[in-house]
Amino acid sequence: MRRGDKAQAEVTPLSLYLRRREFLALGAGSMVGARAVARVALASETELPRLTGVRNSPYSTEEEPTPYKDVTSYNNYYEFGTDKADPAAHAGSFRTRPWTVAFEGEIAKPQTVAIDELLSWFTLEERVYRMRCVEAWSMVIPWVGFPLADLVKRLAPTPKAEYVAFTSVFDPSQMPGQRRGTLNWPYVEGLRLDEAMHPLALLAVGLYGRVLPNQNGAPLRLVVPWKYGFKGIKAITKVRFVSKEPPTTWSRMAPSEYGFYANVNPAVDHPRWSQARERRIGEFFKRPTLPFNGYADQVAHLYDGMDLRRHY
Ligand SMILES: Nc1nc2c(c(=O)[nH]1)N[C@H]1C(S)=C(S)[C@@H](COP(=O)(O)O)O[C@H]1N2
Ligand SMILES: [Mo]
Repeated sequence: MRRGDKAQAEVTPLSLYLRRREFLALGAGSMVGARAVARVALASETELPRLTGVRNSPYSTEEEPTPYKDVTSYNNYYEFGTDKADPAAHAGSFRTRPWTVAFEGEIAKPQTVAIDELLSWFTLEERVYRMRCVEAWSMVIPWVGFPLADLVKRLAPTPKAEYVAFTSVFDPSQMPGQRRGTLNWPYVEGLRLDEAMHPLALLAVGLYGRVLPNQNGAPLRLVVPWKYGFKGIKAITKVRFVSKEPPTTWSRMAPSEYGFYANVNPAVDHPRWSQARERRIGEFFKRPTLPFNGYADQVAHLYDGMDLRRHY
């Protein structure tokens, strides 16, 4: 990210968000303070509705979140183009209602559920997670969502279920990238069932306390903070429980470059670049990348006995 952005970041909704939280925590504060906050809020409030009933999660990092502006304007979402500015530029009018999610395969009761009904099943949490893209940049994002494990438990997998396969929406009329053969459409991803059951795996419906912007994967996307960003499949319409490792878009595209696991691993380079360090968006100097993106204490046990150079 450009160095000069730091000063600008000070006036983005990030600082606003944190200040407002501080303000609420302090009680009312002085009237002068209240009026100042309200004025800034009017100047830079986004249009997206605020999510209510969101509880805080003990899984959040204390690191400073990346400014809202960066989180929502620097994305990979090839359905809207391959440039990182494309999703914010072209996803604005994408329709996220009506929307259904189909739950299929090895579960007690396969069913198709409207997104708002699905949301009524869970209490939303805010989870501030470090996110690491395979392209060696990273962000800290205050997601709002519910644990994937809660959904899996509710769907009651059969003993044959060993993997969970996710599918993004296929709608070339709304997604210009799908009219080109950039990737094999629709985008697909997968997790092993025990990965999907891990408490850090999240299904996100919002960020920064608001409804998820389209470019970030509205209305429903996966967040797996110990894996590279491409595992975080957006605009999910299908979740299928299967007995065999499902295909994933990037490993199908370039099997020598992208594996099924995609765990963040500074010791295993991408064939074309190093994974040892990363640029946190908004910072100038690179920082070292941590095994499992810093979540090793929580997740490393999932891979005991596996050769992580082979299973990248
Ligand atoms: N459907 C879909 N999901 C996707 C992608 C995509 O092209 N299509 N790109 C992935 C990649 S490579 C990254 S880094 C993240 C980036 O979005 P985020 O900043 O909102 O997490 O989305 C992931 N999910
Ligand atoms: Mo990525």
